[in-house]
Amino acid sequence: MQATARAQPNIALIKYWGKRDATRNLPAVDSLSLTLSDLYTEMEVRFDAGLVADVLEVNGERDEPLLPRVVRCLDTVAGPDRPAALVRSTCNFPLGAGLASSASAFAALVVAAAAASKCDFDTATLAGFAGEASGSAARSLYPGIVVLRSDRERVRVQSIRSPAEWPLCVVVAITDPGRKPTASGAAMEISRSTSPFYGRWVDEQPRDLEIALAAVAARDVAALGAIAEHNCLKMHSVMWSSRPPLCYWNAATVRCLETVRVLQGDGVDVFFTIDAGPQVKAVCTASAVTDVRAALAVTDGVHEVMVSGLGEGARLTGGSA
Ligand code: 2P0
Repeated sequence: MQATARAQPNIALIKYWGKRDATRNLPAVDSLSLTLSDLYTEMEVRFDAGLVADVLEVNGERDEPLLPRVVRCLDTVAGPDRPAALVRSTCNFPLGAGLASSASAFAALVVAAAAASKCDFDTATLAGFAGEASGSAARSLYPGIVVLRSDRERVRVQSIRSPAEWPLCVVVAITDPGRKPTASGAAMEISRSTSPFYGRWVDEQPRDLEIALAAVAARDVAALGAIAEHNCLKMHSVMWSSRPPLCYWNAATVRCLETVRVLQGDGVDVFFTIDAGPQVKAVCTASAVTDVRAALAVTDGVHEVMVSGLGEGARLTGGSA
């Protein structure tokens, strides 16, 4: 009753920010994302009737704060009568820092938990389970460029381009590897209930998504970048206009945006996006990676630069009876 799965985080270009139904964790807006290849979470789930309670270890350390969400997710996948589980997660990038570590963690968790409990769910069902635990995690079940749509009942997720069909790259500039001050779920609720711009954000999302989908269909980096940057800055405007204000940026975040603008001025195919953290993700073509990485690495305040291509959805990497 043991299985291991691997999943990568995903980076949204059309963002999920706000919930339609907090109890079932259904997003208020549809989203578009890139599943990465080089950053990952590996998750081992071992059901063991000899254990008295579930145990969670993240990178070798007990993680009590995250345990209740993991327990709920295991109950959803394997049923509440399941044996207790030892869950061990390892991650090769900073946690809780706006790099979608919960997306890769819960995507890997549902795949490993289903295999360890011998439940044969399809990917759409597993994506639904992952999304209940973390809205963005549903997207990490799928490869390449991914669309998530939702209604009052469920999320529907699909991959619209494989990594091979449009091999974009993401250069991540880490400006602060520490944990974010406000978790995304709590912050979304603050925005929904206090930002004067929240309603407009939700209303404009279908149009932004349609423009992005047309840009993907045409493999048009400039058009995709224009709508992705606009959507990102709109989401951060909703955050900034919340009460209390939610500002995930630091001074180096802004300097990275200036670096991307200089690169664009030089004709480099690149655009930025920023999530609930101070890191800047520069999306570019494979031929632009060297220039983008070099420019961000020497930007004042950048601690580290990570580079990734696009990758597969969550998958099983090991298991035994
Ligand atoms: C996204 N983010 O689309 C957006 C952009 C952060 C900014 O999805 O409450 O951890 O667990 O459903 O998925 C991060 O939020 O939130 C997120 P919950 P999640 O990637």
